[in-house]
Amino acid sequence: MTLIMGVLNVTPDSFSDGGRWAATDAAIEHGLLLHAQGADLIDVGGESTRPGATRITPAEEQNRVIPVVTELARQGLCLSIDTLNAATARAAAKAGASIINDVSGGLADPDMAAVVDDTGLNFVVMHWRAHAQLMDTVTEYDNVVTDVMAALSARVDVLTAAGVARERIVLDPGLGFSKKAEHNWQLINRLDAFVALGLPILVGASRKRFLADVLPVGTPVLDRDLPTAVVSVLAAQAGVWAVRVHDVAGTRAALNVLSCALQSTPLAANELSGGAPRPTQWNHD
Ligand code: PMM
Repeated sequence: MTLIMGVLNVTPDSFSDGGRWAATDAAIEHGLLLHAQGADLIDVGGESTRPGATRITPAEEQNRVIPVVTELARQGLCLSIDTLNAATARAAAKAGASIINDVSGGLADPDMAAVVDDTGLNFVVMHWRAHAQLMDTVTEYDNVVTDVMAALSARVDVLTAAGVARERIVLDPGLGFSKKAEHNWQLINRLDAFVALGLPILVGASRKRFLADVLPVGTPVLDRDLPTAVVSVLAAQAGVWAVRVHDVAGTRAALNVLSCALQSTPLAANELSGGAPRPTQWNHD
């Protein structure tokens, strides 16, 4: 069954929830709530990666996230650290995180592969082309599905050559990162091809801009949770390992629908035959 990674942004400026959990106590409380709502993992991030966001120092990032990771780990939660910085990944590993979620897949910080290797943590390698200030300037693809798969496979080759164990790598197509809306939909349509690469796949669609395509103009960002949950069901049907979402309760309900439907007893084949119209009989021409 697909796991749920709950988003815990300890940032003043993330695009959908910036500022809401910026204080340590509020962040810890929200992490516990996400866990109670059914999150299997909590992804703690201290630096916004939204398009146009400005970077902060690793020291500032660690001030935000390490107390939160420490306390949630003490309470037994399974945590990932969402960071581009090797130093923050190392500090979070020491504080009890089990997964390093690097949206650059190790490209932003040359020390990241060594930290993954040293700590023995699992490593999420997301498809990434540029930092937040520039990501929307590099959105050209010949074929977004095969281009992203090739880029991720190349990262796996580089990382394994640098000593990272292949079994520790999770791949993520990076929805919304250097992607136009249609690219995100094309990737969602072919998540099965990513699953076929043979490594666990993580998908992060939650509340992203492209979801505005399916909603009336001017719909608030928080109202993107319903289309997010539908994408999570599609991703689960394609066999992904985990979905990264803000709305854990809604996602849990949506994935429960899928597991109930999959567990229900199918009709026997002979119950479907005999007298049922063939599809061609429904044509009127
Ligand atoms: N998206 C965001 C941040 N971190 N990590 C992974 N692995 N995949 C994603 O799609 C991803 C991520 C941006 O979303 P946020 O600002 O709401 O956290």
